[in-house]
This record gives sequence, C-alpha cells and structure tokens, in this order.
Amino acid sequence: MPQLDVQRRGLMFVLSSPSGAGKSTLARSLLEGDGEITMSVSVTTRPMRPGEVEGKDYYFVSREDFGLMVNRDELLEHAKVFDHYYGTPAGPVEDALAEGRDVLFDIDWQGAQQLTQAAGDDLVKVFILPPSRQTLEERLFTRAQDSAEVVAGRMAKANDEISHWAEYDYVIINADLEIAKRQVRGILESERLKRRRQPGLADFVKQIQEGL
Ligand SMILES: Nc1nc2c(ncn2[C@@H]2O[C@H](COP(=O)(O)OP(=O)(O)OP(=O)(O)O)[C@@H](O)[C@H]2O)c(=O)[nH]1
Ligand SMILES: [Mg+2]
Repeated sequence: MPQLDVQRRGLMFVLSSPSGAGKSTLARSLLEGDGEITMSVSVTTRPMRPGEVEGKDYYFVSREDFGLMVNRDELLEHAKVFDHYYGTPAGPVEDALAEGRDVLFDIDWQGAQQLTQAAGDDLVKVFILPPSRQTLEERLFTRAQDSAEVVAGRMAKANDEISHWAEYDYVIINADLEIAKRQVRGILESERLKRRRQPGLADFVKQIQEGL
C-alpha cells in the first residue's frame, strides 16, 4: 500500500473582520477537533481582560518589551490596533510550518497585508462580514466587556476594517453561525488539498504507478 498520509506544506490561515463579526467564535470552532492547525498567539500591549489567560489568548507585554521584540526582528508582523500594539511572534509559526502543521491567525488587515509580503504563497486570507450594520452594533454592545467609549471607538473602526475586504481571498457573510463555521472549515480543507501544498504527491503517484 502506498503511504496515504502524503506529506504537505503547512499553510497560514488568516481570519480578519471588523470587531464583533464573529471572528473569534469561528476561529475557536476551526481549532476544535482539528489536530493539524494551531493558533498563533500574539503579543499585545493591551491590558488583560477578565477571563483571559496569559499565553493562551495573548502574551501580555509592556510597551518596552514590545519595542524590543520589534527591534530584534522577532515578530512576523506587527501593528497598532485601537490604542495598543499587537504582533505575531515568528518562532512558533516557523516551527509549526516546518512540521507540516497549519497556523491560524486572528489579526487585522494591517497584519494580513504584512504577511502577504512576507509569506505570499503559504497564506490563505478569509474576511468575515456581519450581515448588517445593526447586527454588528448589537454584538458589540451585548459583548459589554468594554466601556461604552471603547465600544463606540470600535464601531468607528469597523468601517475602516471593512474597507479592506477586497484584499482577502475569501469572504464569508456571517448571518448564520453554523453555516459560517461550515464555510470556514470548507475553505481550510480545500486549501489543504491544493496540489502545490502536497509535495509528497509525486512520490505517492509513482508508488501507485509502480504497483507498490
Ligand atoms: N496585526 C495584528 N492584529 C492583531 C494581532 N492580534 C490581534 N490582532 C487584532 O487586534 C484586534 C483587537 O483584538 P482584541 O484586543 O483581542 O479585541 P477583540 O475584542 O478580540 O476585538 P475583535 O476580535 O476585533 O472583536 C482584532 O482585530 C485582532 O484581530 C496581531 O498579532 N497582529
Ligand atoms: Mg477577537
């Protein structure tokens, strides 16, 4: 029997959306029950929220430490979002890809643009849109983790984020969460099957042809 688990290249799967469009929920659902994709844990200078876990949600760092990481070239991309800095540590991403695992990124359009420069071919970019402006507002207010002022700021930023939708490979309108979950999973599974992501295929086919 030919070896069925054909070796493949890991891919970088980016999810972006305006705040409140359901990106985090979709990211979580993608990670559940899939051993081949891991989340990229960002560093951020924003304060930890109740319920957040260091090293799981983010690595929470000072402005000074963030600056040091930038200077040492330890971040694959970094950006200022709202009033805080966010960045993607390069090491874990490189390790995962080298092992043929996929990496999921919950980053904004600025990060997606920078990764496009750094890692064009390995990148799959998905943008999540809310079904309406009203839904977006409702989701932001019911979340209520932040002050009204912060929420208003995020709403203003939503237009800015949405204006970058056309820079993405795929766009999902998240009107029904179950459908959106299926759609994100479908994108990941299809992208994994891309021929160029399966460098082991030539050997596999050879084995078939030689009747091994
Ligand atoms: N460029 C970049 N953006 C990031 C990174 N980490 C998180 N972000 C983005 O920063 C924004 C704010 O994230 P958070 O502070 O966690 O707030 P949130 O409530 O999760 O906000 P939303 O996910 O937008 O609803 C989101 O759009 C994230 O996608 C990163 O490493 N790089
Ligand atoms: Mg989020």
